[in-house]
Amino acid sequence: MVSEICQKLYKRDINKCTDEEVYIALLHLVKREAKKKEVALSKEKKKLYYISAEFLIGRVIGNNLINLGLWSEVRKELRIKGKSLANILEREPEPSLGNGGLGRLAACFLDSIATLGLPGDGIGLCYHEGLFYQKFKRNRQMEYPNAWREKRSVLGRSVKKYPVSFGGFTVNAVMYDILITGYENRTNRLHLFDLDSVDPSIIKKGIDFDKTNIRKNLTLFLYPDDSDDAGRLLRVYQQYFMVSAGAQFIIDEARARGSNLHDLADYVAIQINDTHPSMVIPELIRLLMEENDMTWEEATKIVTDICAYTNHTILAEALEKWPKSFIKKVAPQLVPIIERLDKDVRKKYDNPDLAIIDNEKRIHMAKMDMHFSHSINGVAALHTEILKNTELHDFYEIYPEKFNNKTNGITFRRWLMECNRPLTHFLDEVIGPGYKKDATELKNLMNHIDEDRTMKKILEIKRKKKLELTYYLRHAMRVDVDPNSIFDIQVKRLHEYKRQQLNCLYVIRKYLEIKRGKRPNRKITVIFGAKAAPAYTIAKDIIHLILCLQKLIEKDKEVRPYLQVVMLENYNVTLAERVIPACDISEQISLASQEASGTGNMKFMLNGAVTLGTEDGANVEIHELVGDDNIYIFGEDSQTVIDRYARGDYRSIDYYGKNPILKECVDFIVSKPMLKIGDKKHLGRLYNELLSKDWFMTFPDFDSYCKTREKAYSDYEDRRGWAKKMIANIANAGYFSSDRTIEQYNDDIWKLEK
Ligand code: 26Q
Repeated sequence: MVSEICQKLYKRDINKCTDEEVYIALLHLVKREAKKKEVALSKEKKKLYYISAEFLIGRVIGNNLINLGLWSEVRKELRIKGKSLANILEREPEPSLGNGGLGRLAACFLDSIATLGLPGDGIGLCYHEGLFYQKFKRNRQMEYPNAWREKRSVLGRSVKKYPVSFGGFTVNAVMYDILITGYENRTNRLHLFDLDSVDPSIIKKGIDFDKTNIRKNLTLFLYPDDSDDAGRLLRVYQQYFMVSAGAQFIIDEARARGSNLHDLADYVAIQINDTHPSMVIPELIRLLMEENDMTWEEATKIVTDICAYTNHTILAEALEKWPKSFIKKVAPQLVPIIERLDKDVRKKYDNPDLAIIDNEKRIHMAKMDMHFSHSINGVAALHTEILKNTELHDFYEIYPEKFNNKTNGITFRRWLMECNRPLTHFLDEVIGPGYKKDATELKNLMNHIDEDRTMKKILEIKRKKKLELTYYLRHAMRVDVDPNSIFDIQVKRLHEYKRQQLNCLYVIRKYLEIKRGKRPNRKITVIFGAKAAPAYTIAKDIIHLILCLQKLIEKDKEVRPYLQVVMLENYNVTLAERVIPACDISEQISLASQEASGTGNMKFMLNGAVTLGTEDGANVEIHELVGDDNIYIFGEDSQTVIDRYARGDYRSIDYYGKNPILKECVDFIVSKPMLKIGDKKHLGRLYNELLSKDWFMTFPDFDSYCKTREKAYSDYEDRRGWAKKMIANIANAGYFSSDRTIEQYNDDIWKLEK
């Protein structure tokens, strides 16, 4: 199959081709085969558009080979020709078109939508540079551009173009498509809009660039912000560009399927992924009125019937509020529409907190979404309850029927079949392959939990994946780790609420204990991977702390045999696929109430790691599913935290003063040995932050965290007992398949025909 394509492209036999050439041939192959599974537009009626500023799809070729059922065949063909599929897949640059959870969720959803045979496409932006490339220099994070479109890529060119009018000038949005294959099912598309005039030569040092020249910079970069906002005006330009082109495309396609627009809600469902695409609401109203002569009442009713909004965070600073002056500059045509929406709301409700435009003339995107969508959902049971009872309570009171929960999920094609083939084979053998289409069948693994062979195999598979990671770290990152040690892993964006700093405090405690002669039974390898938003100072200080601890311990002959810290450079989807299957203990230690869901927690569980976590986000549901014996829960619960925030009486210094062990660990951050390696400015700032604020309350949870972590380590030594915990986690992970999540979105919100 690949051989023929090589012959055609290069007029040479495949074994005379370079890996790079074979990679291009594979791209051709998956595009050709994926196209065959597209469904003609004329055959559908209602169609979903998932609009998102981020689609963190990761590498796509391997995933497509699996979904198209070609993996084994292609691997065999290449092997016969002396080529390694794994090596060739390594050629693919990763499209990192997202920051973290929200973007990766969008990618998992597209996979599940196609896998379930539903008509649903993604709409987003075709950034030239994905999330920045991270390097460490002098124990600090440095950021570099991360181009992924240099070589031939998965992008196909589409002939579609749409004009987008900004205040004072008009540009043409060009649509590029990526084919999204379903597992043994249809192919859908991800439509990404770009601007031809964008010019990468305006990139200066690192990821600096001229923020003012919109024609040159519009789609140049993905915003590397995970909740704090810089260069905000450009972000509004990006958002309007995405939704204006997207709305025109959606209307075009609906017309092509036979809609007369008065019946648009029978043809279209739009899911708004957080507030980043919220301007699609006024833009659609505008298009229906201006270009299609609809009345205000009809247009707003139709748009409300079409749109549904997902909230991914309760952090107030992440809820977008744009000054009206921004919208006036970027899209003046939206201002009268948004003002009228606001007027309608004010007419109906007295409460000023419900208004869209506040008295500082800021437009609250989430409020517009909630009034003018028919569905509002949170992403885990606890998160949705907090939205209803606290954060969005006023809206819950007026629209109780709109609120619903959709607990996140992950695609098992990538997070099991692709990244953990030994486990996939073992499951095929023990419970049969049915779980690939119906993840609830994983439960059947529980029937084998007491079998010696199952326990032995599960431990063997984990060992194999740990050895693979060990090998990779040695060769790709020049780090030596001990595969016999416990791999204790925290990989996710760096944010104070996720509390990588709490993990560090434990490491310091352990370090000091070992120094005093209290050695652990078994070596512990603490692995971190995290990017910090470039402007997020404290997050960067925490990276500095982790890197300094890594160096300190590396150099310490007494401690080194028992403890190691590894900070992975440039953590991304590709690296996640190597790290997650090798994990023993999954750190999910956010301050209760702060992590909306988490999805890494689900990936680890599915790959047989045991969670050490707080009762936060989807951890709560993991806990319910596996039971007390198969998870390590610590810390204060969300209500305690919410109440304490409401009282505003948390003083970290009180805990510091009363707990000598904690004090010693915190003081160690600015101790002599640390300052020898690290920078006083960074470490001092972090130290002061913890003592004066500690906004995410690491100190109250410190004791229970350390105690629970120790318990996990000692339980690990009972290898049979631990194997059972691993099995219970894998067997109960079926609930977290994104196929289930998408079924629920479809049943409750989109109502598409299969
Ligand atoms: C906002 C304004 C300006 C610039 C950037 C942003 C911005 C960008 C990205 C705000 C938020 C994000 C990303 C948020 C995110 O990833 N949230 C995560 O969503 C996951 C999927 O639902 C959840 O599992 C995580 O708990 C949640 O943190």
